[in-house]
Amino acid sequence: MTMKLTTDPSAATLLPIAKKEGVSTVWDRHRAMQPQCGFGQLGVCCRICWKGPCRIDPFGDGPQRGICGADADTIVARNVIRMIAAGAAGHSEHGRHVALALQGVAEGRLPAYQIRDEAKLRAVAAKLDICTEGQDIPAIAAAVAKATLEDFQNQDHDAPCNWIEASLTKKRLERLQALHVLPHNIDAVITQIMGRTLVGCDADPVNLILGGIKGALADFDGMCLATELSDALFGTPSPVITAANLGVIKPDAVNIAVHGHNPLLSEVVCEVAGQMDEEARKAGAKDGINIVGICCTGNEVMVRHGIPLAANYLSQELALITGAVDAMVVDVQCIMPSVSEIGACFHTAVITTMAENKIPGATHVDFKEETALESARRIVATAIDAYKRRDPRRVNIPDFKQTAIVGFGVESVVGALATLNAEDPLQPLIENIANGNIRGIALFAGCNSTQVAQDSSFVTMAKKLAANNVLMLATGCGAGSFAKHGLMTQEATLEYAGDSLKAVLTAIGTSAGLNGPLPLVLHMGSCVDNSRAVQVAVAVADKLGVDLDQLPLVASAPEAMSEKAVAIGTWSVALGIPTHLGTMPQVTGSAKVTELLTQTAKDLLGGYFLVELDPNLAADKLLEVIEERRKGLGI
Ligand code: XCC
Repeated sequence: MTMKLTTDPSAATLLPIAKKEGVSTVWDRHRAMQPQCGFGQLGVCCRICWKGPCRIDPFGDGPQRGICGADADTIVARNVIRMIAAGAAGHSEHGRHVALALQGVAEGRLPAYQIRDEAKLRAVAAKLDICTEGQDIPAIAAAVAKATLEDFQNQDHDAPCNWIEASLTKKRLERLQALHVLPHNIDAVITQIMGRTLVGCDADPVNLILGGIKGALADFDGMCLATELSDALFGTPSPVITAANLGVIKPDAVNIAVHGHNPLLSEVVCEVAGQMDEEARKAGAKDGINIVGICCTGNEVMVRHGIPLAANYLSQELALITGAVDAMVVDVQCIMPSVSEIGACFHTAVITTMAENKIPGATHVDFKEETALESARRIVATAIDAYKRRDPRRVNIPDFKQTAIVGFGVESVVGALATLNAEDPLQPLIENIANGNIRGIALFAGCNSTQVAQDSSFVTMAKKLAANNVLMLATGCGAGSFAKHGLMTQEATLEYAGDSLKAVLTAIGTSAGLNGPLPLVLHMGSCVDNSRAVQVAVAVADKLGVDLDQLPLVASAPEAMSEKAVAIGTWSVALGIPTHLGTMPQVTGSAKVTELLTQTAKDLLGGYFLVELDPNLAADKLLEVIEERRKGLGI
């Protein structure tokens, strides 16, 4: 039974305990929800006004138009682009927080933060075409923050956002400009989507989807700036050995799980935890304070500091069922509201921190960058207090954890390649792609979903692509899956990589001082860090003088579920990348929208969605796409 729900081995220990304790989990609620609404699954349910809800009969027997006259194509297109707007809002709001923090640091207003990576800040300034000559670090930070915040303020429709302009190939920018889908202002584009999808507004599915693509590109812009400015503030990831899965929770420590997405809080919690370690020991925790990560906050601190990852999305509740998490500190996104109730069944303090993200039953500690240290101290003190109430008889920490070598940002990938060719670091990668040792590159991203046995599609696809010599990058909960299942190890490379891929990964890893191959899948970070993978691709495309849609590059979200994944997938397509979805997107009620996203997009953008629920077949299809792209390049 358990294995149908999840392939995470720690669930086998914890789900029976959840049952015994009377705790319902995401899988119980999924079962209780069956059968799920077919209209919703097809995307043909419209709740945009109060004359509704309306739904279109997919079999053609009942109504083919809503009460206002909107047909299935209009309804589906409106629904999907509202999802994109929500995803873009989430990522770019995260980015805005980071940009404002950078501005605060530049102005000396935020004692909890500093520029940890000055070289990265300078590189970002250069990328944005900001002159830094004779400028000190605060001045550069101020100029970078200003240029970034313009992406939320610019009112000139013809001037694309600064970050997107600095982040794509020239050819791609021209192509997107010709389609009028380059965003000029993240906030404005999101607002436009909400406005044009009101009752009685845009009804043309093509026009709506183009508006959605613009929104998705605004999402990309927000992700680029979130990643790069976080690196400047908190450090650029470099390879670090850590561990993943619930076995990283320690029985004799005050365990604090940091969960959500935004590193502004978790970075300070990590720092303060170090300072308060002694207090935890005094409270009886002989191993002091142990920070573990969940979801993308987990990925952020994992790739930067080697903090172990306890769980990806679907196992967040299981972390609490171990009975050994003393505080779960959450910021924004992907936090199941159920965690406060489960926390209350145990002794766990579930702490919300963002004014706009509260959960009934949770403790709220308001987090502001200005007073970050005080909030973090309060959070850590709350965890130590909770630890004192922990019932050791209810502690069940599964004995599962896997080593994970993580932290492959652009700089570390290029750095590793530079050990083979210092003058032209990309050359060894390009050579190996050209000679076929590496057939292509696949970026795995996105969530877990109860529609799929947790992690199974990620793992199945990765093993098949590896055997066929595809180099793999991962972010988000996909990266969490691979880390938990041991695919971010050197052993996995030796076991699963095809011969030529193995040889390349070994050559790079050995020359970079890793004493063996690079891990089978390279962990690039959180979901906003998908922008890192694009940066690598853009560098390769620029060097070859081609555009992104010519590269043997594919993306896959085999277990996608969030609206953010809809936004990411759509910009991936807009950048020219064939993008696989392993869960059914809620658009199939419109043949027109489905065709636009899976076929027309190919002509317009070079990228397109490819939906395949069977992970084995999906891997085969991506291999075919890679071979088709290679043929196009004549390699
Ligand atoms: Fe959320 Fe980023 Fe999805 Fe995971 S991958 S379930 S969006 S945490 Ni972003």
